[in-house]
Amino acid sequence: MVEWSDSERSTIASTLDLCIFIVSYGRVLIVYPWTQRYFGAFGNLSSAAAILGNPKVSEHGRTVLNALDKAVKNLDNIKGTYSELSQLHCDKLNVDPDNFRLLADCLTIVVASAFGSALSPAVQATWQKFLSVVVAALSSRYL
Ligand code: HNI
Repeated sequence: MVEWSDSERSTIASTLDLCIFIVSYGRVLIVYPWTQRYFGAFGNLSSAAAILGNPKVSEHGRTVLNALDKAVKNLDNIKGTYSELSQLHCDKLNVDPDNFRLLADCLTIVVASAFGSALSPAVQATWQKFLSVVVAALSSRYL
């Protein structure tokens, strides 16, 4: 059972608020191009500019960030909150769970560039703790 202090809870919520306005999903598709294989129905992903300008990519980024918001609101039961989502990514979408970690790293990079020096080591540690639990929860139904 993961413990969350009050300051960790508010740190995660405010970090995510900022994140919601930023498209992070595009970054994973550019930096790790093999992840594009899951998004054949998204249209033109042929260059970094095409990916960042693709409305389906930004819409999907928003979907993922909304799902992260659910995790923020259920910090004490992220595993349960993501149970069905984990099953969906495993059985229907056939997403290799290693990609969750890649996306989590891109999210951290986006947050770091937006926060600048406000991303203290303590805030970064809390944020990465949160993402580790999210990645573990999304991977939990793969066994
Ligand atoms: Ni993911 C659909 C949440 C990482 C590939 N994904 C969703 C949906 C949610 C979601 C919510 C919509 C489900 C529905 O329609 O019921 N995805 C998340 C979260 C993370 C994540 C919270 C990690 C933080 N997904 C990933 C990664 C990949 C991925 C890393 C592949 C690289 N997801 C998909 C695909 C779909 C999807 C593919 C279906 C997209 C579509 O609209 O066709």
